[in-house]
Amino acid sequence: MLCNQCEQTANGTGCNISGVCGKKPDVAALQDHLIYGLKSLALYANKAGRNAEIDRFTIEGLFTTVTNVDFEPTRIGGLIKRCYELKEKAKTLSGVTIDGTVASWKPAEDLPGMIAQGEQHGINTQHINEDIRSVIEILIYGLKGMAAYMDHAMILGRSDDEVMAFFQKALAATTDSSLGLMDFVGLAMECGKQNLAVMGLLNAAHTDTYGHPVPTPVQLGTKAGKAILVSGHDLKMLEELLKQTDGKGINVYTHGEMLPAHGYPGLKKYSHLVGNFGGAWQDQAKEFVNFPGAIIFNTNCIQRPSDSYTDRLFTWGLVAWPGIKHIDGWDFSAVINKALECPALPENPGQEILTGFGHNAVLGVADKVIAAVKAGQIRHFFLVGGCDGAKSGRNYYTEFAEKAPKDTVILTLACGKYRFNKLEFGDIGGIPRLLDVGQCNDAYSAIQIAVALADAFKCGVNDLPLSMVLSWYEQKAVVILLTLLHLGIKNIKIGPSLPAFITPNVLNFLVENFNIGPITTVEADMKAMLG
Ligand code: FSO
Ligand code: SF4
Repeated sequence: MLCNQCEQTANGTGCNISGVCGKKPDVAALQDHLIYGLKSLALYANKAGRNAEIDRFTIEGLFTTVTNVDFEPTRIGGLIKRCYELKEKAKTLSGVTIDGTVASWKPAEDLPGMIAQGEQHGINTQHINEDIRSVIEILIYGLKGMAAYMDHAMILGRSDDEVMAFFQKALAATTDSSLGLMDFVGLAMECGKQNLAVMGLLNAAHTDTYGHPVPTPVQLGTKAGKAILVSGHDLKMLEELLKQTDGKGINVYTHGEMLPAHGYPGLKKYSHLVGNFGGAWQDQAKEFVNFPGAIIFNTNCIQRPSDSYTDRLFTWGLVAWPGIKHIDGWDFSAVINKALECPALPENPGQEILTGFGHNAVLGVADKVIAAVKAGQIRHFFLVGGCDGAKSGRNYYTEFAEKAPKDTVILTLACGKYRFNKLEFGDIGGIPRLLDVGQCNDAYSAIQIAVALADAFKCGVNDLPLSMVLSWYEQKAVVILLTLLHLGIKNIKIGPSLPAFITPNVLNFLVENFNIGPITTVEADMKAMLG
């Protein structure tokens, strides 16, 4: 196996024995096989035009291969078979036969055969030129991240033909040996553009369904009673669970990226949505031991579960772990019954933190914010956001937030916020100094805030007193970065380390065009940003 798609990749170069995330070589080969199959499907889907079943499958197939989603070989084998059936369907719909090995892909009948085939389609087989291969990897990871957001939007009944056409075009393009480096750079930038549309689609789906988030205190302690913990990003799944647990004497808690759910009027109205449990995803194995109720994951990031909670752990949607019960569809009675069997949580009130500062809430007080900037009360905004992870270098983000001067405001989003969201930041004239904009997909909201401020100050986003300090872990962060680059945003600092799939030449290109750079020290970076 060779996988280098996430930040924790072994030795900063690539997982080649087993994944640091827990991905075994057979699963790695099957995921590579599925991506190859999706490229084959795309060659025909690109010619066949829109077909809802094929497009839906493409999204699910890509999201399945995102870091910390699916570790279950038989499920991925099933997807490979389905991919082949849909390729044959797309071939019929297109009315053409395409020459070449990718187009004529056919999977083996059994899992060992599919694994052996997958081993022939590793990431290094995507191109012989390492710079082109690097940009193809950026594009593929961007597509995976965008597929995650599209999946949530599709679950809420949304889709977009132009975006879906791009998915198929871009996947097909990765097999085209006549394309050069700048063609793939163009596709990667277009991926950033399409992702802005997808994040906008998801934002509209969320806010149309559940209302705009409002600033909301979230309890970090526990309430006496039976309980279910929900981890992931999918709001619709949480809503269904809240409906099905209503009146059953079960309290529902959020975990990780579900925290911002508390800000949505359509979800906070459930009085049994009582709080948030634990920190960021990488702490789950040690924290879930202390959560006696049922636990369910609806998207990444699942970690190898410890034996002490596997019997009360469930997965849903595209998430799967070998031996862990999977809920297919929308009936959560197995989870509810497990929660009722499990011991109750104690009454143990804790700290309260605020969430719910989406663009609607922040721009609702735009006059106050603008006046505070003009009066010199707010000197600078920092967007400190992105993913969390296990590496010690991520303390940088805690230190950065702690050292941000008192006349600065920090916008944050995604699970990276757990590095500092329990610290006391105070406020500036009633505006909290730490504003939780939401989940990683709410980068859309952060962009709306930045654009509105730029409009108010009659300048470009790059001219605002705003600096972006991002932390990355998996492929959603890759596509958000592509969106920021598409928008022409410069001077982004990124860490804790640079992606292994970026070659020195590609990095130079990014530095020259966008002045993007790795984080250095908090003092030096902050001085440069405030200077
Ligand atoms: Fe974090 Fe995991 Fe939301 Fe990612 S929970 S690391 S960028 O999945 O998607 O922020
Ligand atoms: Fe390694 Fe990350 Fe790939 Fe897992 S997803 S195998 S940790 S590079």
